[in-house]
Amino acid sequence: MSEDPSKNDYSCSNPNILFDDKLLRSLDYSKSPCYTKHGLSYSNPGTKDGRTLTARPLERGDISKGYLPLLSQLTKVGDYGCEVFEAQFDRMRAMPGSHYILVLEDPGCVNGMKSGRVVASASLIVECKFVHGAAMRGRIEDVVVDSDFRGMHLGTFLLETLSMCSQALNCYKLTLDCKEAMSSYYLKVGFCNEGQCFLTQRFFD
Ligand code: 16G
Repeated sequence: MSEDPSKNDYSCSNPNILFDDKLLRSLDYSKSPCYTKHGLSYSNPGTKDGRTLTARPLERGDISKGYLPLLSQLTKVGDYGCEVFEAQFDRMRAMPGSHYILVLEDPGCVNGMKSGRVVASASLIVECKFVHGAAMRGRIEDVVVDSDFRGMHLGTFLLETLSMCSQALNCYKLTLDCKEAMSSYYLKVGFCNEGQCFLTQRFFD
């Protein structure tokens, strides 16, 4: 039997925050290539034009910080507003332990006013299994970095951070599916091809 998952309770009492950032604060980056090669860690996930980005869990207010336009750089998002976003946010919060959406915020200024913008994001989804000693399994989803912020190793930082989270959450494995053109990137950041197939039934676009 794997460790009791209930000991890893990262649900957040603040209804505006998806999960407790103590999970992120507990990570040890000392052996992580994003830190050893690029100096990136939770406290310094990247710097642009002298501004240090902030790594944090997704928040209810992120719809007004460009989270959906960011996701639209990955795939179709659809036309919906705050109400739908917040209902989905609440649905995720109502399943504690399952959704860990990590974002990077640029604290940039627009017309001299401080105005944060979400510039990168990746999600870790955790499933309970009856196999592997009733272990957990992690999936990486929706990895996206704003086109103005590419080439800064932010995607690698997000993936390594969520990989460490998945280990802290007792996942026995972590998987992702991606477009063929992206597979060489994921192979470079710690994923391997075990010969599994990823197949789809698509019900609407
Ligand atoms: C990529 C994403 C997946 C996302 C999908 C969207 C990663 C690792 N993979 O495969 O999470 O949901 O694209 O494409 O980020 P779709 O709109 O065709 O489902």
